[in-house]
Formats: sequence, structure tokens, C-alpha cells
Amino acid sequence: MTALARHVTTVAESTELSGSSASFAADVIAGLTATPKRLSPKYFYDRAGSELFERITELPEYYPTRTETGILTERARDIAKLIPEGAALIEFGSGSSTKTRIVLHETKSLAAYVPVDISAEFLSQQAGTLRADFPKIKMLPVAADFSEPFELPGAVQQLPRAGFFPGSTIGNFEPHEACAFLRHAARVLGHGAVLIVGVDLVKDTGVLQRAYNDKQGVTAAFNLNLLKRINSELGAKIDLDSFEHHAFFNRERSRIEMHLASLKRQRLKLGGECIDFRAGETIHTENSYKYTVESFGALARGAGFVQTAVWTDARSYFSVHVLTLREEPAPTRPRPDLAAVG
Ligand code: SAH
Ligand code: AVI
Repeated sequence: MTALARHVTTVAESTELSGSSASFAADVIAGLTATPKRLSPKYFYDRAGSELFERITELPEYYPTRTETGILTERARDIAKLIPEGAALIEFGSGSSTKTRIVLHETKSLAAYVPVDISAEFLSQQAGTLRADFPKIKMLPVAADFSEPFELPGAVQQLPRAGFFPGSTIGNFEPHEACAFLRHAARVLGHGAVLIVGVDLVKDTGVLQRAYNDKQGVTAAFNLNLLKRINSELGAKIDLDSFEHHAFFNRERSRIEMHLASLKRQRLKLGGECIDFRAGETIHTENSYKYTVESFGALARGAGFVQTAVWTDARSYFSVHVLTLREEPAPTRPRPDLAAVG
């Protein structure tokens, strides 16, 4: 998930990410003229993309949502105890906030919930439903790219904060980007804050590959929606039938890769650029890294966090990590015998 957009937008209540179509156009052209061709998975999520993702979560093959929901339901009380009284819960990539509801029901004294998501229209709609269902909690949605600096609403600046990052969305970053994201989240949450992160685990290749190649073709439609979006927002005329969804587990990199493969040699015209495809050439649209409990722990430690608890399901398919920020080591006094001379 390379952060290519350079603009910073914080929108507490509106449904627009200003400047987003200009950066979408620039990122699409940069990605399709690069070798190999690539697009950031953050662009999957327009309204239609968010709705397709919701359908993915219900597929029999897509185990992550069901498994993580099971873990969160079992651990809801433990999670509630980790969140300080009167705190704001900040969620990165909130989607439908379905899993968050488990936490909101259990956390009686929460002052505010801040869902942060790039899918502005879907976010605004979900916030409306949450307001009706949890009238005592301030709902303060922020439409923003969470991989870029963004501002929290003024109402939560003085509150203690806790972070929630479920769904294994962290797996859509390159590991070094995931580490940078965790450091960024630490700054957003503030000193001593807890961050709860859902992480998908390495498992049987067949189980992994079926989860991204469902029989109903919903994941294929989710992937192809990216081209639909390029057509409708950037005025391209891509023939969707000339591309095919490909997803496979790259064992060496421990990641599912999703691609859109061109079924023929073809030329696309976009923003004055001609983009040529060989037959079989692909656009790399997503990585979904699969970790072990230990490898994710090492990544979190590298970002300055301590893994204070890890919960998994009986099959060890998915993990939920409780991370807290490690105290900064006290600055060491220079030893006179090692003082530089001259
Ligand atoms: N947390 C939910 C949804 C996960 S799907 C769950 O666990 O089911 C990933 C979510 O992250 C989507 O809602 C998508 O719109 C959002 N998202 C992806 N990339 C993003 C980015 N760069 N900035 C903000 N939100 C992003
Ligand atoms: C949001 N993210 C964690 C999902 C995943 O599994 O990597 C997105 C997704 N892509 C295909 N199916 C689901």
C-alpha cells in the first residue's frame, strides 16, 4: 500500500476528500506507466468497493472476518478493560464498523468513537447508523487516508485515546510500511496508548488461495471494480471483459498477491498517455501479507511497541494483538572516559 497521495485532508463530517480525484488520476497514471504495472489497494474503496468488501466478509471461503469476530467476541471484556474511562476509540479503516460494535457494547464509559476511512460516502452512512444505535457515544468520522498525516477532531484532542486496527488491513502494507504505519499510529494515539491490531496468520496454501478466489466471483468483482472506477472517475474506456482476476499465495514473500491480467495485447488511453499491455501482462493491485505471531511481534517491537497480549482462535488462523508503546529509554549520560578528544 504505497502512500502516493501527497495531500492531507481531515473532514469531520463531510463526504468529500478534497483533491482526491487529482491524486487518483496522478497515481493511476504513475502506476500504469511503471514496470511492473501496479495500483494501490486503497483505491478499491469507493462506495461500490466498500459494499463489495462487505459481501466478501460473508463468503464461506473468506475466513478472516468470521474468525476475528469470534476472537473479539470472546475477548470483549478484556478489551473493554484496556480502554481508559472517558477515552476516544480511534479506528483505522473502519469500513462498516461491525467488529467495533462488539467493543462499543462492552465499553460503557467511552466518550467518543473516531472511525477513520478513505471511503468517505460509506463512512458517513455508517456513522449515521452508529449515532442512532449508540446515542451516548460521540461519533466523529474522519474521511482521510490513514497512511498520511491527518488531524483528529478537536473534541478528542484532550481525551485519552485507544486505537483499533482490525481486519488484517495492516497486511495490505509492505512490512516496512506497516512498521512506519505503527509509528504514525503511536503519534496519533499519544503516550501510553493501547493499540489493538488484527493480523491474519500463515496457514495451508489451499485455505489462503480459496479465500481470494471465491466461487461466486465476489473477490474478482472487487478487484475489477478498480478498473470500473478508473472508467467512471477518469473517463477511461477500459473493456472490463478484457481483464481477469488473478490471486495466488507467494510463499517466498508470505503474501497473497492480487493482479488484474490483460487477456490480450491492448492499448489504453488515459490523461493523454498511451498505456500498452502485452497479452497476459498484469496490474498488481494488492498484497495481503500473512504473518506468524512471532514475525508480527518482531515488526511491532521494531516500531517501538510491546506485545502485551496475543489472542488466536483454535485453528490459529487469525490473531489479535494488544500493543502498548514501549517507554523511551532514558538518555544515557556520556561517559567521560569515552568522550571524544580533539
Ligand atoms: N475494519 C473493517 C474493514 C476492513 S476493510 C473490518 O475489519 O472488517 C479495509 C478498510 O480500510 C476499508 O473500509 C477501506 O476503505 C479502508 N482503507 C483502506 N486503505 C485505506 C487508507 N489508506 N486510508 C484510510 N482507509 C483505508
Ligand atoms: C482489507 N484487507 C485486509 C482484505 C485482505 O484480505 O487483504 C482485502 C481483500 N482483498 C481481497 N479480499 C479481501
